[in-house]
Amino acid sequence: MLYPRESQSREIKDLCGIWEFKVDGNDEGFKKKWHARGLTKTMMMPVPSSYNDITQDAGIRDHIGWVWYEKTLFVPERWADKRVVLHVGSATHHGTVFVNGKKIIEHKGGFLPFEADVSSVIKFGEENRVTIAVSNILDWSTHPVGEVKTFNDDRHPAGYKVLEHQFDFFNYSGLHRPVLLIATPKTYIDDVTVTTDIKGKDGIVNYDIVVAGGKAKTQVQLVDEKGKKVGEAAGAKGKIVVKNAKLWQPGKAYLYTLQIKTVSSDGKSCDCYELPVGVRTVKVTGNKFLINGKPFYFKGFGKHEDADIRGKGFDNVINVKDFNLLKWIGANSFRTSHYPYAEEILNMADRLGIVVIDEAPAVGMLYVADDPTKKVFTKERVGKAALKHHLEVMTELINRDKNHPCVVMWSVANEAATNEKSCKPYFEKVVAHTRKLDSTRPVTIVECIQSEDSCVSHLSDVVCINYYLSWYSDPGHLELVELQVEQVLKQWYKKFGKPIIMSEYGADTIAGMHKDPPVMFSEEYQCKMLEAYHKAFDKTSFMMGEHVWNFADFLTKQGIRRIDGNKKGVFTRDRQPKAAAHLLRKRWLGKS
Ligand code: GCB
Repeated sequence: MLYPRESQSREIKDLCGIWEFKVDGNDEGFKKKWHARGLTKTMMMPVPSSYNDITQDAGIRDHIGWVWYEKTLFVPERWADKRVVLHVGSATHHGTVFVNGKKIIEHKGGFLPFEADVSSVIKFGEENRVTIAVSNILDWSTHPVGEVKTFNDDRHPAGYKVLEHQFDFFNYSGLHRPVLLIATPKTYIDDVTVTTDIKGKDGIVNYDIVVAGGKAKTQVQLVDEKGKKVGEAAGAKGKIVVKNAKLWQPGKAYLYTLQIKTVSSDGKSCDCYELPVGVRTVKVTGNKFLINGKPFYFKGFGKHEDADIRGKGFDNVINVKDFNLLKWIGANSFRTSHYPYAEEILNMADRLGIVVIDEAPAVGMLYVADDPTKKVFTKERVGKAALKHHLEVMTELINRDKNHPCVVMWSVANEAATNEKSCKPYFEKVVAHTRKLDSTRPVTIVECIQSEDSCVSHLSDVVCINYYLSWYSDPGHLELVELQVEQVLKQWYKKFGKPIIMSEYGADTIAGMHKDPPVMFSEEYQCKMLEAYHKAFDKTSFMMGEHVWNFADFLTKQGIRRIDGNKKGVFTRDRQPKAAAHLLRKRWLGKS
């Protein structure tokens, strides 16, 4: 799917702002056709935002099920001869969209965009009504997976339910990303795929353009950052050779622009689209992760889309601040743990030369809450339905993110029960599907301590492992960390012979809590723990990266293990540095 961009031929109407909002507490909205006449008895809700922390009502914060959003808007008369598309950046986790009361699309999956042609239902030059029902229910066919548990005992009111899931981040819900109305010509550029290569000093840009809605002739030209033409070609598919190309490099991004123009065969309309292009290569050989043929060592974090009040709502203030903090601390990369982030974030990473491991929303396929001995990869749980949706999200993810130079690896899942033999055929299919869709990027499955007997890590190009030594195991025993990290690294390397990234390590830390000698939760403990990991990393030759968990403190579901969220952030939730931030800055930049 093309990132929504205006051009000579394309206009965008941004529908962000205050929407009408209503919680469907009795699950009656569809039955009573709330969409038919417009919502009544509504409250204000900002879009984009999670709805959970906006009101003073715990019932809304913790609601399980559908909520309804609505907005009225005028569509200009001059769009009457256009193709008009409604684009929803994300509806977490299911969205059903109506325009003027008519259902136009349903979408499953809370972290990827979807869109539909609404040209035939829109009233041009008049007022229109967009209604979006959003549900946050997770089950064994969704990603992430989850389960609604209904109580049937005398301690709970009849029908009382909770949503169980094996990931710790708060299940923020709602319209998290921009909703847009896009006008394009009727014959339009539907998709573009760009891959790049380097031959000597030259850059090779291969492109493949799909035109829909009619036949058209295609012309492309590539311009440099100053707007100077460096190559051109004709036809829907082709190759441009850039002499003495400036490469997209980590920390030193260079973006060309592919300017695409299609003229419909009757010559009456033309569509234009501009795609930023970074010329770079990615390859894993031996123990090395090569970007443009040079070894790259990942320094950075697992992150979250998370902030106070707005939850997972897209917010340029937070996003730009985060990139400034990544630069300040000397990080060169992050993982979109544990779901695809808004595409705007990847646009920023492309521009700044920050390297991204792009993760699917497949998280929580670990032990079952009420009984850790129960298996996860079974017919009743992660079976056919979960696999089908996993393949769908990989397709949607790669379709959306394939052209971003910042994306250097796909992570198909985080911490699944990969020690269960039955997960093997599952992941074989997911990894094969991913490689079929994109043969240019390596693939990984992120593993953890529970999956030391992984049946699938051989499928990964890079072994990513999450370990919380002296935290979830041997809590308080910092003296064991260096030794144990060395052991686990050697063990994974011996077993799979692949380069390793420590993709999560860290300690919950209450900002401002000091204890010397260090104790758990103090700033000193977080620092000493990181230092011990680093000593072990620096002794090995097959380590390819370190991603601390987490960039910033984030909200979790309530539970006895968390006080006001996960505090493993190196920055607080309002993005202030803890002592560990200074330690990492010293390690990564040599600056204090
Ligand atoms: C993990 C998970 C991450 C959690 C983290 C923790 O292994 O991948 O989502 O937040 O541990 O802090 O427990």
